[in-house]
Amino acid sequence: MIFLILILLLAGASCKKEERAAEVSLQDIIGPGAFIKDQISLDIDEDKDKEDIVLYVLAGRFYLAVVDQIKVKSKVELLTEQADVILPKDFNGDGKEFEFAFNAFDSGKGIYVEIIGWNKNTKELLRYNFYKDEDILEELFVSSINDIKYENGFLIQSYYSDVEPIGFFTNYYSFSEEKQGFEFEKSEKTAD
Ligand SMILES: [Ca+2]
Ligand SMILES: [Ca+2]
Repeated sequence: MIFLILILLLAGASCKKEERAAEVSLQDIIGPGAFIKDQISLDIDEDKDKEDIVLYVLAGRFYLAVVDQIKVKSKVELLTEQADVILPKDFNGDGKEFEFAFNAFDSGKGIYVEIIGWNKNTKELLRYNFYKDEDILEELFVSSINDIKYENGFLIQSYYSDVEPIGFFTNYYSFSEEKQGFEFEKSEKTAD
């Protein structure tokens, strides 16, 4: 009898969830006029229920949002003007693929890449800053989106600079939980 009640309860709970999902679409939640470019399912707040991670354009601006069953839980306006896909990666070395990189814009030295992460304390998306000493680096993070990886405790970024100093460089950053960003560690010239 208890089993039967449990089964009925479980069936009821899953029906309710499907109903809610069917009557409120992602488009309804994001809002009219938004053009959804990509979406993935990910349990980003680690409560055993998956959220929708949504990349969308509204009035010419790009956004990345975390959406649960009924509402936008967090969103961040992106710098990018050309993103098409969401590719979750582990860029901070915690073993969880909860970071998202986008080509932001062309700079004089290459492509500026932004990394959006998830702050598990505030439960919000944020754009990670890059720090050198206490200053926020604006120029150094220049790379192709494919030339960023996390390895051996560092976020490693390779790029070619055609302005002085000219050559191929590799930069190393460590993730700071406290700053919720990356701290510059060192730069190595790998080729002329
Ligand atoms: Ca969740
Ligand atoms: Ca991670």
